Amino acid sequence: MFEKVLIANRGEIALRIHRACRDMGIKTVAVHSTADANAMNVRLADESVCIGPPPPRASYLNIPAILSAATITGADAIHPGIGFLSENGDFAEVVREHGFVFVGPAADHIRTMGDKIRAKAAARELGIPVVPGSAGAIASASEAADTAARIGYPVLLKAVAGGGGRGMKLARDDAQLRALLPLAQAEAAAAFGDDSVYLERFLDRPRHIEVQLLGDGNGAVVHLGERDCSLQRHHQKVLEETPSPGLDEDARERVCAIAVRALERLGYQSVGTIEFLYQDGEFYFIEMNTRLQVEHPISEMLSGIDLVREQLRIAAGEALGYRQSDIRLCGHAIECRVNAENPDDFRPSPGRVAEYLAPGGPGIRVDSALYQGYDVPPYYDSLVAKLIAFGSDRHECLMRLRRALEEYVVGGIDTTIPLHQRLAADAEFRSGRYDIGWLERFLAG
Ligand code: MV4
Repeated sequence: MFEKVLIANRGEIALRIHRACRDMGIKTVAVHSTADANAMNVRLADESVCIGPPPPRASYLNIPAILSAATITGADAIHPGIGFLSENGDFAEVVREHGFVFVGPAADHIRTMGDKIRAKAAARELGIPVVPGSAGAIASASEAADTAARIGYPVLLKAVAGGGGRGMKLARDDAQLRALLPLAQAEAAAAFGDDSVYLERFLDRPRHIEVQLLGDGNGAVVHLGERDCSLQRHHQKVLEETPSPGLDEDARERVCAIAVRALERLGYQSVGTIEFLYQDGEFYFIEMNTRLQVEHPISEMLSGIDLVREQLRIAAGEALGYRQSDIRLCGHAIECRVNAENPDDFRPSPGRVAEYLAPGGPGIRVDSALYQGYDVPPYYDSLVAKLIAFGSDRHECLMRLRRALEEYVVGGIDTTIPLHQRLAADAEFRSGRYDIGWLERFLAG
């Protein structure tokens, strides 16, 4: 096992990885920008290296600075965390070329799944159902019309180089499609430097269901169940839960089996998540994430498996050491993403945390690097805490979540805690009957 791991990230996920290392007796190196010099993960690390000024491109995306920090501290491995360089195949490759272990999948798997068209083609080959649509980028208006005639309206135009829903356009008939195609291509060129767009049948009220997977790279792959991430605003996840209140046991077994079989065929190593749209009993691949995800803790609560620990064990060449039949998924877990934002208009609210008291008690976990007196910097994404509640069933989980949200004190900055208090109290949310459009309707209400 590694002696020392460099954590190439910041905030709550850097602290989360530090904690797994500590529990395994692994020394940690924190890298930070000048804005994060007083961050909790930096204070707790065995060593820390300043890698640049606040802008990500000058610090957390600064590959030479990160490699230099690993060299001068004698790290054995580099954990990329989430975001930043965590899905950069070139980074994975150059880390390994410099003699460090990259805690993540093979560079080619990162690259394949990072390209929306290649990922969809790979999914199809691996036996994962995909949304009916064009095989690749649309070359002409007539090809678009022919494809739409084959799959049926309404159809969605999507930017090949896009992601997170940016650049999607909905066409309900031929006339709209012919009018929207050049617009979609122009927007894609402006936004992503690539005007390629592809076509898919539009699913009007799907749920977002994702499967947590773990592969040791020697053919062994297990799943830790599914997560429902349908509560999103502007393509940002707000709250996630497992198991999904929208799936029955048959659907759950089906989607997990599809995902496991696909990664077995791929010979996948490390943690990974396959994302699906789920509508009318059918699952459709949307993308695969070749990294740890923000919402991983709810899968840990049900399985008792520390996913970061497993990631490190696999990266060190250890076998999984257990089979699917050894894994028990019990109870229900919900994660609320707490952002440093105004809960009404979602404007960022960086600044000094004047008061801080995290909730506790039965079934509550808080993953956060906040502390009283900490200055939330304005340079990075606004996620500052994840409040996770666990219960033997969804009702107990919701009761505990409401209690914890009442207890949570963060003073001096705005947070989205009040939004979560409203959600946890809402009858329709508590009924579990929601799809990907529900939250925006709730907020507009
Ligand atoms: C879709 C869709 C409906 N039909 N594709 C949005 C981001 C990207 N991951 C895929 N997305 C969608 N693709 C078809 N054919 C609806 C969405 C979508 C969405 C998907 C998951 C979670 C939240 C969403 C919010 C808006 C749109």
